[in-house]
Amino acid sequence: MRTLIVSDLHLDPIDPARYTAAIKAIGQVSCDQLILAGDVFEAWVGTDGATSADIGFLEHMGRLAASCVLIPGNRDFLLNQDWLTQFGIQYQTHVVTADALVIHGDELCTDDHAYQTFRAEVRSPQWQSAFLAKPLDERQAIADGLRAASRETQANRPESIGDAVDQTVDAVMQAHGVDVLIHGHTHRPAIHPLKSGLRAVTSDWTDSGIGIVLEVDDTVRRLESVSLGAKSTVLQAWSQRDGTPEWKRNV
Ligand SMILES: [Mn+2]
Repeated sequence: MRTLIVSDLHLDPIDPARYTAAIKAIGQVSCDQLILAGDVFEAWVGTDGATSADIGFLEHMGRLAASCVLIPGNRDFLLNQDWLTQFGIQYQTHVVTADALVIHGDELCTDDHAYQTFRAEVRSPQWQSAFLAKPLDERQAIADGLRAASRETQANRPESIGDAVDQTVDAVMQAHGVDVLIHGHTHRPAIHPLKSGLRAVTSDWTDSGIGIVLEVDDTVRRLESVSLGAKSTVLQAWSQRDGTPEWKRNV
């Protein structure tokens, strides 16, 4: 079983070449399961705002692997299962597979108190139904305003505020009973060895990006970071053999 995880493509209709580059890059890696781990789209204000490029991208993703899951990010949490079904894509807040948890990752940035308060508000059904009841142009204007405010906040704060918090990582992994955590959002791609496992982080995208491949068979679990672009290259690989609890770096 081979799972490819990518995130943070931040696809935006103003840049159509990014859609085709991403389709090509992601299509190069064969997998049984594709997980789009959030912020696939730069902004999502409702399905009535979907462009033909958005729809074409989702159609391609739904066909690439036997199963395709989309995990909502902070930009595109308003996607929904009813609408994604037409592409053969499942909408799930998180995925647990082979003792690995896949999430978007914004929930790990618990030092960012202002963001966590905002997140709790916009994820409530009340906020969402009030927002979706507004006309499309008004929703787009609100989303533009939120993005401008977020850019300004990020430019004026220490780097560490936007990163995953170690204690939160431990707590989330324990709560799900996993020894591998895979996430995006922070735009800090790496595979970090932990006391009791691994934390693998996907990158954001330009014309290329860094994804994570999790491969599991009867005796080996293998985690790779893979550069996805005009061609794909393995950057790091960690594996764990049956009977040995620790992960070993192979590349
Ligand atoms: Mn994000």
